Amino acid sequence: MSWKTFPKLELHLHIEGAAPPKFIRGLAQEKSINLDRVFDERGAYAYRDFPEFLKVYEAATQVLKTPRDYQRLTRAVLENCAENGVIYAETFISPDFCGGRDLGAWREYLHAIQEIAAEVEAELGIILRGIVTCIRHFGPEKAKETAICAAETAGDWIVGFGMGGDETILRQGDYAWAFDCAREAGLRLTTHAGEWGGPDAIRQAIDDLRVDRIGHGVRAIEDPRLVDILAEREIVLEICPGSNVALGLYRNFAAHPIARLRDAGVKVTVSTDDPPFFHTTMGREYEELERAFGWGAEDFAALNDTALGAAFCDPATRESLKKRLETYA
Ligand code: MCF
Ligand code: ZN
Repeated sequence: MSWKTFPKLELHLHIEGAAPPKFIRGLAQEKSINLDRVFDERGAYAYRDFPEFLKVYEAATQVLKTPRDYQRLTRAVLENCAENGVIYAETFISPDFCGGRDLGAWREYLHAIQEIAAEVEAELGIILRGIVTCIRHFGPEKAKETAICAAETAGDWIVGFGMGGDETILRQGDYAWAFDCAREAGLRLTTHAGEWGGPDAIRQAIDDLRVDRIGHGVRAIEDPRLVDILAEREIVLEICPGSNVALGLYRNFAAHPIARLRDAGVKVTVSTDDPPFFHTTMGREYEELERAFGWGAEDFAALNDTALGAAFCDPATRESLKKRLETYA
């Protein structure tokens, strides 16, 4: 069956990573920016492995230069999400890309993004919230500045703080100052860990950063004691199976540990990460999960329950989402 219209909550979505190649090519053309190494001959994002993926991501981002560019991006991203049944999305956005960690510029970008998000919410009913994200390979000092921007703009729309990027360098704990600063400002916390970094990175995220959720976290499966800790402490994993398969972490969906983690009592959710980079959509993720594990309406409703409980939004938004999910059931 097609799961495209089933209502979905998506907790792990990078805003630039959700940009359709056509959108990025269009902006590049308007601004006469050469993006030769970003696309392959078929027009898809071109990378062979994780380090190349990070480079291509950052190269493509060069075309996004103004708040207006981010408005157009936000609309394109939300329309794609809504078309796949997504009713609530949390997106990673970063002053590292929007204004270069200058607080005034960051506020302008945010204002612009929120304006369009409100417009699309009124048109299509999809709700968007932001998680300010520092980039790990930019280092702890830049992460501090990013956290200060996050703390200054924390509120009903900026609801969380997180970290993405190259997990193979430095320790999660090197970023503790940034996470403490965000926590003190009332933000909820998540970090990418246990994708390329292994189980150790997940332990560091829990112990040193004290996060509420973990981005990916799938390599916990290699450490049974850690699986128990995640289950006992109800730390939610933002799992992106299509991303993990596309980047070569697992051969295919059937080899992916999401079902084993869930069956071991870990709270799992499903997201697309950077959908056009990984040739996926939320609809496709659900279809692949159905094919690989026989998951159906009950399993997907359980994913929604977990995502609703783990969403960083305010209680009123959570309540309104709950009502919409009940209407569907
Ligand atoms: O989840 C994927 C793969 N693992 C790690 N990091 C990222 C992923 N997609 C984007 N990122 C990083 C990347 O460094 O997040 C940043 C990018 O620069 C954007 S966050 C607004
Ligand atoms: Zn990610």
